[in-house]
Amino acid sequence: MLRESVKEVGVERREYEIGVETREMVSDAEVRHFKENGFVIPAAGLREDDAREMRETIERILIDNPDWHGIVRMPHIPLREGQIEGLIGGEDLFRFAIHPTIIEAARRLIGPNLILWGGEIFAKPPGIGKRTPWHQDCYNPAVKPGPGRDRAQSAQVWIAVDDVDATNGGLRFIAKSGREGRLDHAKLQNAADLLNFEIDTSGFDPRDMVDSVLPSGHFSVHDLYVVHGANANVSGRRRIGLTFHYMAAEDIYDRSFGDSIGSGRDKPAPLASRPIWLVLGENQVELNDFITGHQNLQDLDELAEATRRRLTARLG
Ligand SMILES: O=C(O)CCC(=O)C(=O)O
Repeated sequence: MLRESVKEVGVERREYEIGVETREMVSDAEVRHFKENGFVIPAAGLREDDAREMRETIERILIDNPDWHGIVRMPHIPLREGQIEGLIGGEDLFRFAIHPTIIEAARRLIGPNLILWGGEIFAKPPGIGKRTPWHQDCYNPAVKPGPGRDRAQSAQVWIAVDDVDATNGGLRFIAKSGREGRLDHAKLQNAADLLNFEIDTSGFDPRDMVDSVLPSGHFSVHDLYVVHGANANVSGRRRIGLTFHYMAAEDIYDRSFGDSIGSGRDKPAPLASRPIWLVLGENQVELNDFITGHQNLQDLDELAEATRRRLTARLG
């Protein structure tokens, strides 16, 4: 739900009704589930009006950016001079990346100081949507544990744009599979797959594999370590997920790591030069750099900062 609209050049400076949007999104039992299993599918989702706005925004974006099949990286970044990733209209999705409902869910799971460090659209058109090989998100280790921490904390929020289930290639998790930390990923060279790396899952118990079933506007959240993947979409229904990644600001976004070592696209993901934003609380590690990659994004920076202040005052 949005308060009055102040249309400016760039991102729309509409402010969310923080009180309405920050209702408890994740129960204590769901927090425990996330910590034990590496993922959670909360019962609550976006309010219906927000879900509708998200769907309408995505439909506009798909029209304006025809190359959307597969992975679209950093969809919340507008394609502007100086930006090497992003989409026409990305500023409209940035609003969802700082949505109080989503931030509140991430806060419950990984704590009160949060950095928005990435995002994607995972789009699987009907009949031809590619398989997502089993993998862990720590395969690209740009997010590192901060001082005194043995694991980096990240909440990868995967929002269903379309209704999603096992038949149209919904995300699947292997419960507790991240307990041993980073696992070996073999290189893949199969054009029919969305990623070019994969974990051998033969050692896992198939009974631990959980399909996420999400109505549009609901979301799952997974950590950096849980093994997850998705079947090809051979159904007649489109399957699109919009994801945003939040890390604890006690951890490090490591730009010295450089570009990604694997991805589903020809070009490696330029992790080192991506813009990141503090979206809740305070940054705890000096190394986190909120300047690199922000060329021509001042309007987003101002909106993120205004929202951070209001949300931090409310949520603590
Ligand atoms: O949506 C998919 O198929 C893949 C999503 C994924 O790997 C992720 O969100 O980390």
